[in-house]
Amino acid sequence: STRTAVVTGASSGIGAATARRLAEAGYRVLLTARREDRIEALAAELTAAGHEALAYPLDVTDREAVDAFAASLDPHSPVHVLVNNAGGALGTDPVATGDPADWRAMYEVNVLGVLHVTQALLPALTASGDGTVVVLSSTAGLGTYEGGGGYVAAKHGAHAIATTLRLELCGDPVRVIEVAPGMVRTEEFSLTRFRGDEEKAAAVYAGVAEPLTAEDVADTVAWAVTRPPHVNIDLLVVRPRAQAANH
Ligand code: NJP
Repeated sequence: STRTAVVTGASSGIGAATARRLAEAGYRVLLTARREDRIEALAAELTAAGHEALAYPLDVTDREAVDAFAASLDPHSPVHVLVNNAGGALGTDPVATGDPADWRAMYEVNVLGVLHVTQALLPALTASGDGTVVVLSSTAGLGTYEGGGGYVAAKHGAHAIATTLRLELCGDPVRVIEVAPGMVRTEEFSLTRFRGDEEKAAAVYAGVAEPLTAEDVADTVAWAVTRPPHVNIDLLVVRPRAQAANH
């Protein structure tokens, strides 16, 4: 029978690439993000290629909307995979001068967003008898870098959710996989972080000879979730060869 995967932040970058990979692996994919036009277009593209894909507009920071999404799912078709990918970074200021509003926004999406969707879908994941929760954290969630500020703090939070949830669900039919990428070239992420300053973004990306692509990370996620049910891949760190390990 068809297995279902929910991907948050499926409108661009790693989320869109992961949705493609999971569709190719035979999953029915539910694409969620705020930009409805993007997820509708991706759903249409995947459907035209013979896959099963549906778009559902969703802001993961909106608890009520997340609960409504979970309630909209067919109770007879469980969810096998949840990829908590929605997230991002804002600003490059040092801790000394970082804007608390940025820190709050990053906490909302990278920590509370993961919490909301995971809590709302845990019953459907458990009902599958073999569920997988993926948390897209970051090397920023395991170590740190100057100017990482609120992003480092938030991704450490996402890492904490993954490790604690894995411990709490040990023996239950839901496993927890954390994927921590290093530098990935995804335009939206770069430009959000640098507030649209393309020169600043280009300067940071120039520091690493060949950043990962969204597909590199999607391959990592797809490999981990397609391991046999008795195997738990706890944590995969995937970095460009040219990026120094900082944790
Ligand atoms: O970035 P981007 P990535 N509710 O900007 C969505 C982590 N990461 O693919 O809502 C729902 O292309 C947004 O959708 P939309 C990173 O922290 C990256 O690189 O339509 N969705 C979009 O689809 C993040 O967790 C790098 O605007 C929300 C997606 O999130 C994940 O990888 C390195 C949302 C962001 O896609 C994907 O980022 C690393 C909300 N409130 C970890 N807010 C890297 N690129 O270098 C945002 O270690 N989204």
